[in-house]
Amino acid sequence: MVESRPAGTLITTPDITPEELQLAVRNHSMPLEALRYPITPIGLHYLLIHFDIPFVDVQTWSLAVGGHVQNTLRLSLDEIKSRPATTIAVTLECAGNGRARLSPRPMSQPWLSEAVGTAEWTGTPLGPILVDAGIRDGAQEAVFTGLDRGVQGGVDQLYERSLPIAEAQRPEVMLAYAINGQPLPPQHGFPMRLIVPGWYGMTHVKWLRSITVTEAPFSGYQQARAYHFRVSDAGAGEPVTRMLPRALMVPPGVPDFMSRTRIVTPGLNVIEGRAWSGRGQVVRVEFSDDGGDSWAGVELGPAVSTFAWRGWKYEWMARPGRHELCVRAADAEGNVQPDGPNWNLEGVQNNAIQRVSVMAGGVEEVQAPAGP
Ligand SMILES: Nc1nc2c(c(=O)[nH]1)N[C@H]1C(S)=C(S)[C@@H](COP(=O)(O)O)O[C@H]1N2
Ligand SMILES: [Mo]
Repeated sequence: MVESRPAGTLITTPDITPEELQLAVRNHSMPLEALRYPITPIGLHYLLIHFDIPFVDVQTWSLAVGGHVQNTLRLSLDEIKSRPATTIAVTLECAGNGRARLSPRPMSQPWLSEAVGTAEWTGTPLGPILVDAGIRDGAQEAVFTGLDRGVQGGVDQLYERSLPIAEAQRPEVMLAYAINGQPLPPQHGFPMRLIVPGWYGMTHVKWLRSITVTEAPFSGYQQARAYHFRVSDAGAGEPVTRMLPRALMVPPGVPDFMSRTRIVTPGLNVIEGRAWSGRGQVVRVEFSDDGGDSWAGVELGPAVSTFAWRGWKYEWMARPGRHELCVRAADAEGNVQPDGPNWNLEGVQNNAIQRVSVMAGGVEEVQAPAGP
């Protein structure tokens, strides 16, 4: 073992470990006030990088398409850019979002609830490239391999994930080379990444170097071992695929520096936020100011795109004192958010409702700040 506390270990202390802190400072979340933007500005979008950000020389970079196909392809960035282009606003969320709220806590990137962002991705649809390569009979999956290498679960690997062929051929699946109108920055996958709208983040392989069509299900680490919802070591568990619904609010008022308690003025406060699901449209968002004892429907705004979050707002009359604000979403498929953590060994798919502690008036009652 190369680590003192390997990924997957369960931690019972509420304290963050140095290993988790190292991951947390490398991989930042989206500050929740950025929920105000329909399209997340590039530097505010969350980031998740398992290993190191690879250094890519675009002059020598190319994408290989091979495996169970008639014609092996090797495409330069210019060749990919000369193909038909499409731009889609896509909400991306890490499957581990909410992990740090589990107890015991699975040792991995310690997200609270903010591992999300919505970007306008530009690229070329993947389907026609697979058609050009000529998928042969008996093909089952397409494996997407990144340039980044590291060790996880004792396995030396390049980051790679697969999709069933039919899923890879969906019209919205693309090879993206731009985000919000800019070339991909190194941290988001320069020069090219996969975008699979609706799926949790791990599917959207960055720094793509090859696509391999296979006749058998891919058994690589990130596919067969990681990203499964399981509560015990017996059995592989359910693979993580599309995003479950989640609603988040912009924390109202202003924060107390250390406790992060929100301080609002008693009276009318307009609470706003965003909600999304990768399994169907968000059809309902509800708000509570009493920790989830009673709920009220909120006003829904239009979705930014078929594959992106929708805005919502609620006019809240704040009575003086402490409140626990909550929000929850439901989608067209009938998926809802649970009241409490959805505990599992890897800490994936924890879409428990958001809870925000608020003080209306009475700033002196908030814990005294310790200073920076
Ligand atoms: N090659 C590669 N692709 C990757 C990853 C990675 O570590 N290596 N992380 C995945 C995970 S777990 C997530 S949540 C998303 C994050 O994408 P972003 O950093 O652009 O927001 O990238 C995915 N693609
Ligand atoms: Mo992720």
